[in-house]
Amino acid sequence: MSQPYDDNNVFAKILRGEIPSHKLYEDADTFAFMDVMPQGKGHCLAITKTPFRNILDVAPDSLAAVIATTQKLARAVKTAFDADGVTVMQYNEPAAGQTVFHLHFHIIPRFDGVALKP
Ligand code: DGP
Repeated sequence: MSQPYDDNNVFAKILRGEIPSHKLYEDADTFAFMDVMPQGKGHCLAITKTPFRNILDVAPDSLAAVIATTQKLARAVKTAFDADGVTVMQYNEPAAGQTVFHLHFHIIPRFDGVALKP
């Protein structure tokens, strides 16, 4: 199972309005904003409003909501950036590369022949 949720993470602070973000989309269950350390042009993030650490503890209805928002963002950034494709990524626990412990999906427009920044 996942570790307990700790609300002292940056995405919880963004949801509480304690730190700024470039908001792209919001509904009753989810929030989406630009990533401050983009791996490519248009890199953005979709998160649940309900606090979950990652995919290991998220409730199915919240997962469905954030996936639906991820799809909206994927379609929007593909159009906005005239991208050739879109990468969706999601990490769980430090061993897998997770650094912010509030469930999130990365959405990154992709261009033929252009690699992501590490
Ligand atoms: P992950 O490795 O999946 O936990 O990625 C966390 C992402 O969050 C990473 O791409 C950088 C981004 N990030 C970290 N701190 C902030 C912040 O304060 N604001 C925003 N918008 N993004 C952040």
